[in-house]
Amino acid sequence: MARIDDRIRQLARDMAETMYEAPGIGLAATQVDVHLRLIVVDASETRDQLLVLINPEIAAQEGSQKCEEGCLSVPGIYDRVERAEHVVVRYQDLDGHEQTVEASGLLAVCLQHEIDHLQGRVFVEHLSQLKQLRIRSKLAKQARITA
Ligand code: K2U
Ligand code: ZN
Repeated sequence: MARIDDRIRQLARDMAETMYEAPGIGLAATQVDVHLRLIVVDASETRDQLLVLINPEIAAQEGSQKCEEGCLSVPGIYDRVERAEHVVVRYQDLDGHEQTVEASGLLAVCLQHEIDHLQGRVFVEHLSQLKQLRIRSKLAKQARITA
């Protein structure tokens, strides 16, 4: 059971604000250099269904779908990634209660993308070696120009 204090609540608020401003549909604490198992997600059209997930774990997954993904941590890189179509995620909410969320489609993609971040993985690792090589050289080139 995570000890959820005001610091965690404030972090969740800040991350949600960052996510909405990006704009994005998800954000993991690791992306803001806070190494806690905390993600915020809102894949709703109306942008008013925020989910804060503490210690999220994928309890079940089914099917597969390919979705074009980008990532705030690797700007300018987009590619199609294959992920489960449907996931069941268990987590603790900000009140420390165990919750379960079932998701399909974009929300399922987003949850998998954010939970990957907590394990220090970014979506490019799901791509082929050749694509990863091209991405590394593209990022190196970008770095050279800005340096
Ligand atoms: O974790 C992040 O980098 C935030 C991503 C999460 C994400 C990427 C691809 C697919 C689903 C979630 C940002 O939200 S990328 C911006 C975005 C906006 C709308 C739809 C998909 C991605
Ligand atoms: Zn990302």
